[in-house]
Amino acid sequence: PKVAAMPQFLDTQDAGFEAAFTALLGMKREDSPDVDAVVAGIIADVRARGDAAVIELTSRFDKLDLTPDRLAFSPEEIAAEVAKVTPEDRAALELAAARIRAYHERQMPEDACWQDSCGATLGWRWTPVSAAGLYVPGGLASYPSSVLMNAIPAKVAGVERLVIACPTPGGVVNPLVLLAAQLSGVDTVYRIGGAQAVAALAYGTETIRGVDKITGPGNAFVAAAKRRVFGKVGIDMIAGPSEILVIADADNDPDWIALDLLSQAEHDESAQSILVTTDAGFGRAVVAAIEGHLETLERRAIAAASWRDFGAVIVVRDLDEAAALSNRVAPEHLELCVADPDDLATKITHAGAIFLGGWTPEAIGDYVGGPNHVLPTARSARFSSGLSVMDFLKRTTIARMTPEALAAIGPAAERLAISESLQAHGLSVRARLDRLNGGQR
Ligand code: HSO
Ligand code: ZN
Repeated sequence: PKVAAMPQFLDTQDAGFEAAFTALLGMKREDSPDVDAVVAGIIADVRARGDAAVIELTSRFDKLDLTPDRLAFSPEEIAAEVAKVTPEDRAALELAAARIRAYHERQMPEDACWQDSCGATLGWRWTPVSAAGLYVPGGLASYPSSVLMNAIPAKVAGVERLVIACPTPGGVVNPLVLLAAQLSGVDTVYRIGGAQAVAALAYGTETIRGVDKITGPGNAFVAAAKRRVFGKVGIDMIAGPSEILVIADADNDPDWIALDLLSQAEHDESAQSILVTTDAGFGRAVVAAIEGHLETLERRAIAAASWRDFGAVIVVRDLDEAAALSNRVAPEHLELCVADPDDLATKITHAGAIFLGGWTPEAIGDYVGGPNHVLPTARSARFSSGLSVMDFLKRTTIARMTPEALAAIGPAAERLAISESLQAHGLSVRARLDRLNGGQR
């Protein structure tokens, strides 16, 4: 059946544009149910009763009966599942893994160390977290590509122990998820999910060792649990529904752009796809192409709902105006399908990931481009970045004084200590300065 799905069609020259655009920016797309009280109870239960609580909750929510020794997949179980993967799927996943690894290896930040003008040695060193836990949703959203995107940066950063929590409702697992885990060097895959899995990873149980950092997407329960365990462990971000903004001129195939917009719309009814174009006729052609695909796409119900409720076409006077609007959106994904994408990119200040030119569909970035596909959503690209090796590293600062350096800057420290009424602080500097001035101990 044909699904009529008309998005908003705006023109920056229309009188009501600013109000309509502001409304588009402020749109609440996610109706996150308030599950915090339930989640608090689950976390407390896992902390108090460990394995027993995890096993009970898994039986209740996932209809899967486990024992402590079956919380994790055994190597034999993993081998049996991985054997089901076709050679073609394996080759594709291996290509993706190799490209994602190569990209993230370049991301490794360097330590720094220098001597300043007073002779102090200063710098910093990066070290990985010891253990990380990746949450992988079960069911439809159990994406092998997301396993690679979370696990490979962790391994490149040098994380020693890497585990996955992935619910397997009724015991069903996606073999490609297990292969992705194997390819990226994951040590253990637990078949548990929900808030109970996040709690177990954060606090540990008799059989599950706690980790230092938890990353990965999940439903409202997982998101609430990640918020609650933050502080006990680190977390990456709370990801919202996906979004794409495409800036395209009239020299594009409307069908290509239509498919790019649909590729995000099909993720989620709350996903958002926005086309910004310098040509109203081209905009209408893209809308028509989308209507056509919405008749046949397998996930047309989801894609149509997203496009109808949150989709938009915005006609602009020129590319400067396009860049300015895009920066106000701060989209998760931004495609620049214009003649000179490099030039336009210099005007982009807020975006999770930029895809340059008509030959770079966002889907390439989701799988095999190399950059990470875990990106800031809900306009958080204004202040944050996609997942990277830095998320699995900490920076430790380094300082070393010589007697000369202490003599040069110590008196100022002493003065500030006195002004803060912290006497021992001041004395710890003064004791050393006195020695330099020939004082005896
Ligand atoms: N576009 C999604 C990631 C994804 N796409 C996974 C396909 N599989 C959020 O960046
Ligand atoms: Zn995607």
